[in-house]
Amino acid sequence: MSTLQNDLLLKVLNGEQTSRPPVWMMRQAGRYLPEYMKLREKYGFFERCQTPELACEITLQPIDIVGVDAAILFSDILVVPQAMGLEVQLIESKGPVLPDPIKTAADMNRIRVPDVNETLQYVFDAIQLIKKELNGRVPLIGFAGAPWTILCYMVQGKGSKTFDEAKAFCYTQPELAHQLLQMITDTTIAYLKAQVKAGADTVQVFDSWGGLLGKDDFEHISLQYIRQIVAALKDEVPVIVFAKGAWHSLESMAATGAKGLGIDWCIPAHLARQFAGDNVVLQGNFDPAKLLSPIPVIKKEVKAMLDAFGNKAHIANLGHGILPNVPVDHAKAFVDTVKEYTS
Ligand code: 1CP
Repeated sequence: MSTLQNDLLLKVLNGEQTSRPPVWMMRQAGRYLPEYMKLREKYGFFERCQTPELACEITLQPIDIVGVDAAILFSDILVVPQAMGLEVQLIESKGPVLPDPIKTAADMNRIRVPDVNETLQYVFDAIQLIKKELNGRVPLIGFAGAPWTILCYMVQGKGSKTFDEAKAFCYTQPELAHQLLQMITDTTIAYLKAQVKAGADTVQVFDSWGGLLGKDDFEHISLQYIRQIVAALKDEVPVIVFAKGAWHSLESMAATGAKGLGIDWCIPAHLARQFAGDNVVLQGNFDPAKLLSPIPVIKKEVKAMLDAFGNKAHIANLGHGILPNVPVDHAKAFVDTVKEYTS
């Protein structure tokens, strides 16, 4: 099927049994790598995203340095609101800031469903270059944010622990919220399809703030839009859905037709399996903060995680993004322990 030298990830997503689970780490290209920090001194964040040569170099860093079984495109979920017409800034030490967020019906006139080939071509150029430079070493994961998580930033205007203003927007102006969610969904479907056309082997939808919603709200505000995205993509590539904290909806997420579901460290493997059923791959779920432990502890804990999943339909990963203060040899210990594992 593929000409990849290492297709462990795709095999597992397609339901095949492999001798060990594939391993990659969410946010594996980033601030814990000194090589990334060097480029960060020279180029702005969106300059790094928009220059295919830089995005390619950063994407490949964790493949060469840490030895993961998959590459994930270096970009950000916030390039979508940017393409829709909102200004997005990345402020050092503060994170993303959208100075003119969406608050009212009038604000909706400032955004649109863009032609992704006009606004996000740089991403597709980066993917083509990455595929060429990877030369079949490992598969490439494309990604986008889930509509609810993107709405969080478009309305709140910045990161938040609660995203209370985004929630208030959904509760006080539901029609507007659903109009916005649908616009984000339509953009995301076109965006992910174009990522696949450019060469992405699989795509992951990040619903980082899905866990802020209760089960019913998650269905209406988040999952019904994720369902549209999975339906549009699933016949082209395997889709992985990671809705952090939304353990209560694993069963309905499995029913979308997603091949993989990301889980965080707050749900044990056996419960996640019980909720999700047997027809989906589970991805996770090492606590990223545990990578700050001494290396022997990391090795022991990673083995315990792998035993808990029993190398059955499992992709080894963290339960959320790697932290910037994790030493590189600790990240390597995580990856090496999976690679040495025999069930
Ligand atoms: O150099 C820097 O200081 C920028 C830090 C940074 C990086 C390295 C940001 C800003 N984005 C990224 C890259 C990124 N973002 C990737 C690259 C590929 C990889 O995984 O290696 C990916 C997949 C993302 C996705 C992303 N961006 C998410 C979803 C995943 C998650 O961690 O929950 C979210 C929520 C964002 C928003 C965002 N962008 C950047 C930051 C610091 C944040 C989080 C802000 C917040 O906590 O609200």
